[in-house]
Amino acid sequence: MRGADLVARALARAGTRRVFALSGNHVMPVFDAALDAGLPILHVRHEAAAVHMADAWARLTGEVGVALVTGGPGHANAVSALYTALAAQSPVLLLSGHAPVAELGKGAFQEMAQAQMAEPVCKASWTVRSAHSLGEDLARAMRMAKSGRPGPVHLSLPSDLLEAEADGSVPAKEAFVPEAFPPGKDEEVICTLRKARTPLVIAGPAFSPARGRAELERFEEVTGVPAIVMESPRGANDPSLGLLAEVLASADAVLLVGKPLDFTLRFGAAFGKGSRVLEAERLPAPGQGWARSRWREEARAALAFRPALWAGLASAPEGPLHPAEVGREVQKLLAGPQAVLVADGGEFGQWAQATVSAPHRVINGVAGAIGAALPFAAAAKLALPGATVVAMLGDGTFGFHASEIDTAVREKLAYVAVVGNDSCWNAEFQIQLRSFGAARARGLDLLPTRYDRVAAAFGAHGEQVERPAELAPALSRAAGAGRVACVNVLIERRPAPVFRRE
Ligand SMILES: Cc1ncc(C[n+]2csc(CCOP(=O)(O)OP(=O)(O)O)c2C)c(N)n1
Repeated sequence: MRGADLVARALARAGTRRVFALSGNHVMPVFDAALDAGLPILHVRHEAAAVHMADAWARLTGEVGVALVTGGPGHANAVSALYTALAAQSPVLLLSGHAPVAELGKGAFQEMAQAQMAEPVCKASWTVRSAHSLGEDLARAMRMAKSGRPGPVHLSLPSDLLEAEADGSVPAKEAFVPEAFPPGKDEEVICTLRKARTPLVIAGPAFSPARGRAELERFEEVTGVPAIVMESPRGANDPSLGLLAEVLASADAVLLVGKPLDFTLRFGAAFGKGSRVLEAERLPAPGQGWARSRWREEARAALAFRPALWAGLASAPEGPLHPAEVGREVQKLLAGPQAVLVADGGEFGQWAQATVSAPHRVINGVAGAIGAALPFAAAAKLALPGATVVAMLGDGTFGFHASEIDTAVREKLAYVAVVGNDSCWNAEFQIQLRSFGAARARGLDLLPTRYDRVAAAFGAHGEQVERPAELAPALSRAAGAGRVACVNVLIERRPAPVFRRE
């Protein structure tokens, strides 16, 4: 057995259903070994897309998402996407080919300090040193990705080890099982929440997938303590959480579950003076007999707050469209129990999150890195084939991974990409307007490109929407196209929504 066979068989033993990959000299033995191991490989158009897909797959399935790329520049391309997975607490395994051990330090082809390069954006990152240990290294990496606070792990796989005869064995299934959480201080935490008048639970992004939200909902039902997820880089201005800033300021006791007390909470300043802040890695067992107050309903009403204006908002009949109107129509597509919303980009991504909800939501998240929407949507369709998947993204954002439309066509992944096209990197343009004035708002224009036609050239279904009346029929045709579709909607350049009591 080659080292590469050990890798492929170990992945198969772990239950890996899909590997997201971009080929390259160093990893071709793994491609070859995957054939015999029955390991399906999905080939993408950019290494970062492979990691973004593994990330979305992990969030939606709860499995470790596996990406496989080549060494040197392939690895470097993949690393940027790990940042998003790290901030999203997403259990991703990045496997990168690597220059042969026998040639290290001699200037080998694409030789690079890969493990060091990935280290800042991973829970752990190392280079495998022996062909025999490839299976054990893989099992350890997968365990680490899911144990405790989940996150990405990187392994570099030297090509000579992949080609060498390996007499190591494929680890048993149990070797891939993540470690249980060590016992926390449940009693103390629960006691503090019980005594509080306005308690609040804030979970980290690992709780964003539907199963995490269901866990929080059960906790809230039993305790009456509002339990929310924060996963927006806008923190208290999270566009999907209405008057969150008010709720944070009103809480007298806050339990952070796998949620760092970071910039999103203004390092604690988002809470009222004298509020108690506790930290835990998992949700404590709630126990019974919780006293009820009006606080839960008040908090929930504040979080659901949206300006009344939006419901009746109508764009000019000749267009361009208000982004809230786009959201209102997209919402109608996402009525099913399995629907997935992907939101990405600057201001349009914020509008999407403010106006659309779905049972499953994958957003670029706390990392605040734009560009992942098309890979996210493709992986979402693969993970939940029966779901309607809609990605809402800005026109600037579309450009990052536009060629993944080709991947979606090839793999028959029928999602709908709705591009909010304002011919601008609007989020940054708005910063120029606010900070430097209209006379100095320069350099952020984009062309009014027909992204529907770009997508159509890859083989997708394309729709152009210039007037509000065209939107609903275009979305309906896109959703029914039976293949990936791109709806290019001309929108107004609006700043992201800000919520204030009316
Ligand atoms: C990887 C990355 N590069 C740059 C940025 C900075 N950035 C945030 S939003 C934005 C503009 C996005 O433009 P577009 O996708 O067209 O959406 P719009 O704001 O126009 O709605 C930029 C450049 C970022 N967040 N992430």
